[in-house]
Amino acid sequence: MPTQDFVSPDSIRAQFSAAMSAMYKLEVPLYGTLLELVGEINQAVMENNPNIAETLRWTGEIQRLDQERHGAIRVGTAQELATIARLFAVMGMQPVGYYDLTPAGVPVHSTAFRAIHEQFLQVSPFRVFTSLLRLELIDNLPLRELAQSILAKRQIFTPRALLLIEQCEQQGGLNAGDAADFVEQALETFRWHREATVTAAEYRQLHDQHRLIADVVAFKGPHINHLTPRTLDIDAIQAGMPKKGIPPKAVIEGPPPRKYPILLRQTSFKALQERVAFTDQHHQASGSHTARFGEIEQRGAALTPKGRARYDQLLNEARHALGGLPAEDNAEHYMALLANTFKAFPDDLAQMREQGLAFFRYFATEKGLAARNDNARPASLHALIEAGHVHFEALVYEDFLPVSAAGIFQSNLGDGAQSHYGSNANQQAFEQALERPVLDELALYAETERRSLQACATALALPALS
Ligand code: OOG
Ligand code: NI
Repeated sequence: MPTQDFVSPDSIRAQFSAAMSAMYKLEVPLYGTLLELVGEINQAVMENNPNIAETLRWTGEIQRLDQERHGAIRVGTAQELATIARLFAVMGMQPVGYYDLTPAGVPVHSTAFRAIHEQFLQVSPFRVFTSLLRLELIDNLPLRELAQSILAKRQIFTPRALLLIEQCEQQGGLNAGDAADFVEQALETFRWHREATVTAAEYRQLHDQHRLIADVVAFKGPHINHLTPRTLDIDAIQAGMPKKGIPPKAVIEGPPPRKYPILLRQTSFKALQERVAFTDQHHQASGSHTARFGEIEQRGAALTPKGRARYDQLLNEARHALGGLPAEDNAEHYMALLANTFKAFPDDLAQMREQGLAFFRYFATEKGLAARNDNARPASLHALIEAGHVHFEALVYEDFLPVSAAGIFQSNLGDGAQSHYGSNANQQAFEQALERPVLDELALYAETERRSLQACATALALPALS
Protein backbone atom coordinates (compact mmCIF):
# COMPACT_ATOMS: atom_id res chain seq x y z
CA MET A 1 0.00 0.00 0.00
CA PRO A 2 1.49 3.39 -0.95
CA THR A 3 2.42 5.43 2.13
CA GLN A 4 0.59 8.53 0.88
CA ASP A 5 -2.63 6.76 1.78
CA PHE A 6 -1.68 6.76 5.45
CA VAL A 7 -2.93 9.45 7.78
CA SER A 8 -0.25 10.83 10.08
CA PRO A 9 0.00 9.46 13.62
CA ASP A 10 -0.40 13.07 14.80
CA SER A 11 -3.77 13.31 13.15
CA ILE A 12 -4.87 9.99 14.72
CA ARG A 13 -3.74 11.32 18.12
CA ALA A 14 -5.67 14.57 17.62
CA GLN A 15 -8.79 12.60 16.67
CA PHE A 16 -8.38 10.28 19.62
CA SER A 17 -7.86 13.14 22.07
CA ALA A 18 -11.05 14.83 20.83
CA ALA A 19 -13.01 11.55 21.04
CA MET A 20 -11.72 10.93 24.55
CA SER A 21 -12.76 14.42 25.63
CA ALA A 22 -16.26 13.96 24.21
CA MET A 23 -16.61 10.60 25.97
CA TYR A 24 -15.38 11.93 29.31
CA LYS A 25 -17.74 14.90 29.12
CA LEU A 26 -20.64 12.46 28.90
CA GLU A 27 -19.25 10.23 31.65
CA VAL A 28 -18.23 13.00 34.07
CA PRO A 29 -20.34 16.14 33.48
CA LEU A 30 -18.23 18.22 35.91
CA TYR A 31 -15.38 17.88 33.40
CA GLY A 32 -17.52 19.90 30.98
CA THR A 33 -18.12 22.54 33.63
CA LEU A 34 -14.40 22.69 34.26
CA LEU A 35 -13.68 23.14 30.54
CA GLU A 36 -16.02 26.15 30.54
CA LEU A 37 -14.23 27.67 33.52
CA VAL A 38 -10.81 27.08 31.93
CA GLY A 39 -12.03 28.62 28.66
CA GLU A 40 -13.31 31.74 30.44
CA ILE A 41 -10.13 32.20 32.46
CA ASN A 42 -7.76 31.58 29.56
CA GLN A 43 -9.67 34.17 27.54
CA ALA A 44 -9.48 36.71 30.37
CA VAL A 45 -5.75 36.09 30.89
CA MET A 46 -4.99 36.70 27.23
CA GLU A 47 -7.09 39.87 27.15
CA ASN A 48 -5.58 41.29 30.32
CA ASN A 49 -1.98 40.21 29.74
CA PRO A 50 -0.85 40.98 26.21
CA ASN A 51 2.63 39.69 27.12
CA ILE A 52 1.34 36.21 27.84
CA ALA A 53 -0.62 36.13 24.59
CA GLU A 54 2.51 37.36 22.78
CA THR A 55 4.64 34.60 24.30
CA LEU A 56 2.11 31.97 23.26
CA ARG A 57 2.16 33.37 19.74
CA TRP A 58 5.96 33.11 19.52
CA THR A 59 5.94 29.47 20.61
CA GLY A 60 2.78 28.52 18.71
CA GLU A 61 1.17 27.27 21.93
CA ILE A 62 -1.72 29.65 21.33
CA GLN A 63 -2.95 27.23 18.68
CA ARG A 64 -2.73 24.10 20.79
CA LEU A 65 -3.99 25.56 24.08
CA ASP A 66 -7.70 24.82 23.55
CA GLN A 67 -7.16 21.18 22.72
CA GLU A 68 -4.39 20.61 25.25
CA ARG A 69 -5.10 17.93 27.82
CA HIS A 70 -3.69 14.87 29.54
CA GLY A 71 -5.37 11.78 30.91
CA ALA A 72 -4.36 8.99 33.26
CA ILE A 73 -4.87 5.24 33.37
CA ARG A 74 -3.65 2.39 35.58
CA VAL A 75 -2.99 -1.06 34.14
CA GLY A 76 -2.67 -4.35 35.97
CA THR A 77 -0.13 -6.50 34.12
CA ALA A 78 3.07 -6.30 32.11
CA GLN A 79 1.23 -7.58 29.06
CA GLU A 80 -1.40 -4.85 29.33
CA LEU A 81 1.35 -2.25 29.60
CA ALA A 82 3.27 -3.57 26.60
CA THR A 83 0.12 -3.63 24.45
CA ILE A 84 -0.91 -0.14 25.59
CA ALA A 85 2.53 1.02 24.42
CA ARG A 86 1.85 -0.46 20.98
CA LEU A 87 -1.61 1.14 20.91
CA PHE A 88 -0.19 4.56 21.77
CA ALA A 89 2.59 4.11 19.19
CA VAL A 90 -0.09 4.03 16.45
CA MET A 91 -0.86 7.61 17.53
CA GLY A 92 2.79 8.70 17.65
CA MET A 93 3.00 8.53 21.45
CA GLN A 94 6.20 7.25 23.05
CA PRO A 95 6.87 6.44 26.71
CA VAL A 96 8.78 9.36 28.24
CA GLY A 97 10.23 9.39 31.75
CA TYR A 98 9.98 7.02 34.71
CA TYR A 99 8.03 7.87 37.87
CA ASP A 100 8.24 5.87 41.09
CA LEU A 101 5.17 6.55 43.22
CA THR A 102 6.00 4.11 46.02
CA PRO A 103 7.60 6.69 48.36
CA ALA A 104 4.13 8.27 48.55
CA GLY A 105 2.48 4.97 49.45
CA VAL A 106 1.03 4.23 46.02
CA PRO A 107 2.08 0.77 44.73
CA VAL A 108 2.65 1.73 41.09
CA HIS A 109 5.34 2.99 38.76
CA SER A 110 4.57 5.05 35.70
CA THR A 111 5.53 6.72 32.47
CA ALA A 112 3.90 9.34 30.25
CA PHE A 113 3.01 8.50 26.67
CA ARG A 114 3.32 11.57 24.47
CA ALA A 115 4.59 12.96 21.19
CA ILE A 116 8.29 13.78 21.33
CA HIS A 117 9.04 16.37 18.66
CA GLU A 118 7.95 20.02 18.95
CA GLN A 119 6.24 19.88 15.55
CA PHE A 120 4.22 16.82 16.55
CA LEU A 121 3.41 18.32 19.95
CA GLN A 122 2.15 21.37 18.13
CA VAL A 123 -0.40 19.26 16.23
CA SER A 124 -1.58 17.51 19.40
CA PRO A 125 0.10 17.63 22.81
CA PHE A 126 -2.19 14.89 24.18
CA ARG A 127 -0.45 12.81 26.88
CA VAL A 128 -1.46 9.85 29.03
CA PHE A 129 0.09 9.27 32.45
CA THR A 130 0.17 5.47 32.61
CA SER A 131 0.76 3.50 35.78
CA LEU A 132 1.49 -0.18 36.26
CA LEU A 133 0.22 -1.82 39.44
CA ARG A 134 3.01 -3.50 41.44
CA LEU A 135 1.41 -6.55 43.00
CA GLU A 136 4.90 -7.76 44.02
CA LEU A 137 4.82 -5.07 46.72
CA ILE A 138 1.70 -6.56 48.33
CA ASP A 139 2.85 -8.94 51.02
CA ASN A 140 -0.58 -10.49 51.50
CA LEU A 141 0.11 -13.56 49.32
CA PRO A 142 -3.44 -14.96 48.96
CA LEU A 143 -4.67 -11.52 47.97
CA ARG A 144 -1.86 -11.08 45.48
CA GLU A 145 -2.77 -14.40 43.90
CA LEU A 146 -6.44 -13.50 43.81
CA ALA A 147 -5.61 -10.24 42.03
CA GLN A 148 -3.30 -11.99 39.58
CA SER A 149 -5.88 -14.60 38.67
CA ILE A 150 -8.58 -11.97 38.11
CA LEU A 151 -6.27 -9.90 35.93
CA ALA A 152 -5.14 -12.95 33.95
CA LYS A 153 -8.73 -13.47 32.78
CA ARG A 154 -9.46 -10.05 31.36
CA GLN A 155 -8.80 -8.70 27.87
CA ILE A 156 -8.77 -4.90 27.88
CA PHE A 157 -8.46 -4.49 24.09
CA THR A 158 -11.10 -5.23 21.49
CA PRO A 159 -10.14 -7.87 18.87
CA ARG A 160 -10.43 -5.21 16.16
CA ALA A 161 -8.13 -2.81 18.04
CA LEU A 162 -5.50 -5.56 18.30
CA LEU A 163 -5.82 -6.30 14.58
CA LEU A 164 -5.45 -2.65 13.62
CA ILE A 165 -2.40 -2.23 15.87
CA GLU A 166 -0.77 -5.21 14.15
CA GLN A 167 -1.74 -3.94 10.71
CA CYS A 168 -0.24 -0.54 11.50
CA GLU A 169 2.98 -2.15 12.72
CA GLN A 170 3.29 -4.32 9.63
CA GLN A 171 2.31 -1.80 6.98
CA GLY A 172 3.73 1.32 8.61
CA GLY A 173 0.47 3.24 9.02
CA LEU A 174 -3.33 3.33 8.73
CA ASN A 175 -5.48 4.85 6.00
CA ALA A 176 -8.26 7.30 6.91
CA GLY A 177 -10.96 4.65 7.24
CA ASP A 178 -8.85 2.34 9.38
CA ALA A 179 -7.67 5.28 11.49
CA ALA A 180 -11.25 6.31 12.27
CA ASP A 181 -12.03 2.70 13.10
CA PHE A 182 -8.93 2.49 15.31
CA VAL A 183 -9.94 5.60 17.28
CA GLU A 184 -13.36 4.12 17.96
CA GLN A 185 -11.94 0.72 18.95
CA ALA A 186 -9.14 2.17 21.10
CA LEU A 187 -11.67 4.30 22.96
CA GLU A 188 -13.32 1.10 24.25
CA THR A 189 -10.25 0.32 26.36
CA PHE A 190 -10.62 3.61 28.27
CA ARG A 191 -14.36 3.56 28.77
CA TRP A 192 -15.95 3.28 32.21
CA HIS A 193 -17.64 -0.08 32.93
CA ARG A 194 -20.30 -0.19 35.59
CA GLU A 195 -20.10 -3.98 35.76
CA ALA A 196 -17.27 -5.15 37.99
CA THR A 197 -15.45 -8.44 37.34
CA VAL A 198 -15.51 -9.49 41.00
CA THR A 199 -18.00 -10.29 43.73
CA ALA A 200 -18.81 -7.72 46.37
CA ALA A 201 -16.72 -9.67 48.90
CA GLU A 202 -13.70 -9.82 46.57
CA TYR A 203 -14.02 -6.11 45.91
CA ARG A 204 -13.98 -5.44 49.65
CA GLN A 205 -10.85 -7.58 50.08
CA LEU A 206 -9.01 -5.78 47.29
CA HIS A 207 -10.21 -2.42 48.51
CA ASP A 208 -9.17 -3.04 52.09
CA GLN A 209 -5.65 -3.85 50.95
CA HIS A 210 -5.44 -0.59 48.96
CA ARG A 211 -8.15 1.37 47.14
CA LEU A 212 -5.95 1.56 44.13
CA ILE A 213 -5.77 -2.23 43.86
CA ALA A 214 -9.56 -2.45 43.73
CA ASP A 215 -9.63 0.25 41.08
CA VAL A 216 -7.18 -1.59 38.85
CA VAL A 217 -8.25 -5.19 39.44
CA ALA A 218 -12.03 -5.16 39.89
CA PHE A 219 -13.06 -3.74 36.51
CA LYS A 220 -13.05 -4.75 32.88
CA GLY A 221 -10.52 -2.19 31.77
CA PRO A 222 -8.24 0.71 32.67
CA HIS A 223 -10.94 3.39 32.61
CA ILE A 224 -9.58 6.88 32.03
CA ASN A 225 -9.61 8.33 35.55
CA HIS A 226 -9.22 12.02 34.71
CA LEU A 227 -8.74 14.34 31.78
CA THR A 228 -6.89 17.56 32.46
CA PRO A 229 -7.18 20.81 30.52
CA ARG A 230 -4.39 23.40 30.58
CA THR A 231 -5.04 26.80 32.13
CA LEU A 232 -3.00 30.00 32.00
CA ASP A 233 -3.90 30.92 35.60
CA ILE A 234 -4.35 28.07 38.02
CA ASP A 235 -4.79 30.34 41.04
CA ALA A 236 -7.84 31.88 39.38
CA ILE A 237 -9.13 28.36 38.67
CA GLN A 238 -8.59 27.25 42.26
CA ALA A 239 -10.51 30.32 43.47
CA GLY A 240 -13.22 29.96 40.82
CA MET A 241 -13.96 26.23 41.25
CA PRO A 242 -16.19 26.43 44.38
CA LYS A 243 -18.37 29.05 42.68
CA LYS A 244 -19.08 26.52 39.93
CA GLY A 245 -19.88 23.81 42.45
CA ILE A 246 -16.54 22.04 42.00
CA PRO A 247 -14.70 21.32 45.28
CA PRO A 248 -10.89 21.64 44.74
CA LYS A 249 -8.20 19.77 46.64
CA ALA A 250 -6.57 21.75 49.47
CA VAL A 251 -3.33 22.89 47.79
CA ILE A 252 -2.02 23.39 44.29
CA GLU A 253 0.82 20.93 43.64
CA GLY A 254 4.15 22.09 42.26
CA PRO A 255 5.96 25.44 42.43
CA PRO A 256 4.38 28.59 43.90
CA PRO A 257 2.77 31.28 41.69
CA ARG A 258 5.37 33.13 39.60
CA LYS A 259 5.52 35.76 36.91
CA TYR A 260 7.36 33.24 34.71
CA PRO A 261 5.85 29.82 35.46
CA ILE A 262 8.17 26.82 35.70
CA LEU A 263 7.41 23.11 35.27
CA LEU A 264 3.87 22.24 36.24
CA ARG A 265 1.23 23.33 38.75
CA GLN A 266 -1.84 21.14 39.26
CA THR A 267 -5.01 20.99 41.24
CA SER A 268 -7.87 18.49 41.18
CA PHE A 269 -11.36 17.85 42.46
CA LYS A 270 -12.56 14.83 44.38
CA ALA A 271 -13.47 11.56 42.75
CA LEU A 272 -17.10 10.78 42.00
CA GLN A 273 -19.01 8.09 43.87
CA GLU A 274 -20.25 5.79 41.13
CA ARG A 275 -22.76 2.96 41.25
CA VAL A 276 -21.23 -0.38 40.29
CA ALA A 277 -22.62 -3.90 39.88
CA PHE A 278 -20.64 -6.78 41.37
CA THR A 279 -20.87 -10.20 39.73
CA ASP A 280 -23.00 -11.61 42.53
CA GLN A 281 -25.48 -8.76 42.36
CA HIS A 282 -27.19 -9.71 39.13
CA HIS A 283 -26.24 -6.47 37.43
CA GLN A 284 -28.15 -4.25 39.78
CA ALA A 285 -25.73 -1.45 40.41
CA SER A 286 -25.94 -1.54 44.16
CA GLY A 287 -22.26 -1.15 45.04
CA SER A 288 -20.19 2.00 44.76
CA HIS A 289 -16.65 2.90 43.80
CA THR A 290 -14.72 6.17 43.62
CA ALA A 291 -12.42 6.28 40.66
CA ARG A 292 -12.81 9.27 38.47
CA PHE A 293 -11.99 12.89 39.15
CA GLY A 294 -11.03 16.13 37.47
CA GLU A 295 -7.73 17.95 37.29
CA ILE A 296 -6.38 21.23 35.91
CA GLU A 297 -2.81 22.10 35.08
CA GLN A 298 -0.72 25.15 34.33
CA ARG A 299 2.50 24.55 32.42
CA GLY A 300 5.72 26.55 32.53
CA ALA A 301 9.37 26.30 31.56
CA ALA A 302 11.12 22.96 31.21
CA LEU A 303 14.11 23.03 33.56
CA THR A 304 17.65 21.83 32.86
CA PRO A 305 19.15 19.26 35.24
CA LYS A 306 20.61 22.19 37.21
CA GLY A 307 17.24 23.97 37.36
CA ARG A 308 15.44 20.78 38.27
CA ALA A 309 17.87 20.04 41.11
CA ARG A 310 17.20 23.55 42.43
CA TYR A 311 13.43 22.98 42.16
CA ASP A 312 13.59 19.64 43.98
CA GLN A 313 15.72 21.14 46.72
CA LEU A 314 13.44 24.16 47.28
CA LEU A 315 10.30 22.02 47.25
CA ASN A 316 11.88 19.68 49.79
CA GLU A 317 12.84 22.60 52.01
CA ALA A 318 9.26 23.89 52.04
CA ARG A 319 7.81 20.45 52.76
CA HIS A 320 10.39 19.80 55.43
CA ALA A 321 9.59 23.13 57.11
CA LEU A 322 5.90 22.21 57.04
CA GLY A 323 6.71 19.00 58.89
CA GLY A 324 3.88 16.98 57.34
CA LEU A 325 1.86 16.57 54.17
CA PRO A 326 0.09 19.66 52.83
CA ALA A 327 -3.62 19.42 53.70
CA GLU A 328 -6.73 21.49 54.40
CA ASP A 329 -5.58 22.79 57.81
CA ASN A 330 -2.06 23.87 56.81
CA ALA A 331 -2.64 24.87 53.18
CA GLU A 332 -2.06 28.58 53.72
CA HIS A 333 1.06 27.99 55.79
CA TYR A 334 2.41 25.66 53.11
CA MET A 335 1.84 28.19 50.31
CA ALA A 336 3.66 30.83 52.39
CA LEU A 337 6.61 28.48 52.98
CA LEU A 338 6.74 27.64 49.29
CA ALA A 339 6.72 31.32 48.29
CA ASN A 340 9.53 31.93 50.73
CA THR A 341 11.88 29.10 49.72
CA PHE A 342 11.33 29.78 46.01
CA LYS A 343 12.74 33.30 46.34
CA ALA A 344 16.01 31.51 45.57
CA PHE A 345 14.77 30.66 42.06
CA PRO A 346 15.04 33.75 39.81
CA ASP A 347 11.67 34.82 38.39
CA ASP A 348 13.18 36.34 35.29
CA LEU A 349 13.66 34.69 31.91
CA ALA A 350 17.00 36.32 31.13
CA GLN A 351 18.45 35.26 34.47
CA MET A 352 17.06 31.76 34.10
CA ARG A 353 18.78 31.58 30.72
CA GLU A 354 22.07 33.05 31.83
CA GLN A 355 22.20 30.75 34.85
CA GLY A 356 21.35 27.69 32.74
CA LEU A 357 18.21 26.85 34.75
CA ALA A 358 15.73 26.30 31.91
CA PHE A 359 15.54 25.21 28.27
CA PHE A 360 14.64 27.81 25.64
CA ARG A 361 13.48 28.23 22.08
CA TYR A 362 15.13 30.86 19.91
CA PHE A 363 13.59 32.83 17.05
CA ALA A 364 15.15 35.07 14.42
CA THR A 365 13.43 38.48 14.58
CA GLU A 366 12.50 40.80 11.68
CA LYS A 367 15.45 42.95 12.67
CA GLY A 368 17.79 39.95 12.60
CA LEU A 369 16.52 38.84 9.20
CA ALA A 370 16.91 42.36 7.81
CA ALA A 371 20.57 42.35 8.92
CA ARG A 372 21.36 38.98 7.32
CA ASN A 373 23.84 40.44 4.86
CA ASP A 374 25.40 42.95 7.20
CA ASN A 375 28.96 41.82 7.90
CA ALA A 376 29.22 43.98 11.00
CA ARG A 377 26.31 42.33 12.82
CA PRO A 378 26.89 40.42 16.05
CA ALA A 379 27.58 36.70 15.82
CA SER A 380 27.37 35.29 19.33
CA LEU A 381 24.02 34.23 20.73
CA HIS A 382 24.27 36.62 23.64
CA ALA A 383 25.15 39.57 21.39
CA LEU A 384 22.38 38.67 18.91
CA ILE A 385 19.88 38.67 21.77
CA GLU A 386 21.20 42.01 23.08
CA ALA A 387 20.93 43.50 19.60
CA GLY A 388 17.35 42.27 19.16
CA HIS A 389 18.24 39.91 16.30
CA VAL A 390 17.21 36.85 18.25
CA HIS A 391 14.21 36.47 20.54
CA PHE A 392 13.88 33.68 23.11
CA GLU A 393 11.04 32.05 25.00
CA ALA A 394 11.07 29.29 27.60
CA LEU A 395 10.49 25.80 26.25
CA VAL A 396 7.28 24.46 27.78
CA TYR A 397 7.46 21.46 30.16
CA GLU A 398 5.64 18.50 28.60
CA ASP A 399 6.02 15.99 31.44
CA PHE A 400 4.94 15.28 35.02
CA LEU A 401 6.35 15.61 38.55
CA PRO A 402 6.49 12.63 40.91
CA VAL A 403 5.74 14.53 44.12
CA SER A 404 2.81 16.30 42.44
CA ALA A 405 1.53 13.07 40.91
CA ALA A 406 1.59 11.49 44.38
CA GLY A 407 -0.48 14.41 45.70
CA ILE A 408 -2.99 13.95 42.88
CA PHE A 409 -3.22 10.20 43.51
CA GLN A 410 -3.77 10.80 47.22
CA SER A 411 -6.37 13.52 46.78
CA ASN A 412 -8.62 11.07 44.98
CA LEU A 413 -7.73 7.92 46.88
CA GLY A 414 -8.62 9.60 50.16
CA ASP A 415 -6.42 10.22 53.19
CA GLY A 416 -6.96 6.71 54.51
CA ALA A 417 -5.11 5.34 51.51
CA GLN A 418 -1.65 6.33 52.75
CA SER A 419 0.48 3.20 53.02
CA HIS A 420 4.21 2.71 53.31
CA TYR A 421 6.28 0.84 50.77
CA GLY A 422 9.54 2.77 51.17
CA SER A 423 11.31 3.72 47.97
CA ASN A 424 11.17 0.98 45.36
CA ALA A 425 12.25 2.59 42.11
CA ASN A 426 12.88 -0.14 39.55
CA GLN A 427 13.06 1.37 36.11
CA GLN A 428 14.56 -1.81 34.72
CA ALA A 429 11.57 -3.91 35.78
CA PHE A 430 9.23 -1.27 34.36
CA GLU A 431 11.03 -1.26 31.02
CA GLN A 432 11.00 -5.02 30.92
CA ALA A 433 7.20 -4.97 31.35
CA LEU A 434 6.94 -2.23 28.75
CA GLU A 435 9.19 -4.20 26.38
CA ARG A 436 11.11 -1.05 25.49
CA PRO A 437 13.11 1.65 27.27
CA VAL A 438 11.48 4.89 28.36
CA LEU A 439 12.90 8.02 26.72
CA ASP A 440 14.84 10.58 28.71
CA GLU A 441 12.79 13.79 28.80
CA LEU A 442 15.85 15.97 29.42
CA ALA A 443 17.46 14.72 26.21
CA LEU A 444 14.26 15.57 24.30
CA TYR A 445 14.22 19.16 25.62
CA ALA A 446 17.92 19.57 24.79
CA GLU A 447 17.25 18.38 21.22
CA THR A 448 14.36 20.82 20.75
CA GLU A 449 16.54 23.66 22.02
CA ARG A 450 19.36 22.61 19.68
CA ARG A 451 16.99 22.45 16.70
CA SER A 452 15.71 25.94 17.41
CA LEU A 453 19.27 27.30 17.59
CA GLN A 454 20.07 25.61 14.31
CA ALA A 455 16.98 27.05 12.63
CA CYS A 456 17.93 30.48 13.95
CA ALA A 457 21.47 30.20 12.63
CA THR A 458 20.19 29.10 9.22
CA ALA A 459 17.62 31.92 9.06
CA LEU A 460 20.31 34.46 9.93
CA ALA A 461 22.92 32.87 7.64
CA LEU A 462 25.29 32.39 10.53
CA PRO A 463 27.47 29.44 11.51
CA ALA A 464 26.17 27.29 14.40
CA LEU A 465 24.95 29.09 17.52
CA SER A 466 25.25 27.74 21.03
C1 OOG B 1 -2.41 9.51 38.07
C2 OOG B 1 -2.08 10.65 38.97
C3 OOG B 1 -0.95 11.50 38.40
C4 OOG B 1 -0.69 13.78 37.27
O1 OOG B 1 -1.17 14.64 36.52
O2 OOG B 1 0.34 14.00 37.92
C5 OOG B 1 -1.37 12.48 37.37
C6 OOG B 1 -3.55 8.65 38.56
O3 OOG B 1 -4.23 9.01 39.52
O4 OOG B 1 -3.73 7.58 37.96
O5 OOG B 1 -2.26 12.30 36.61
NI1 NI C 1 -3.08 14.13 35.90
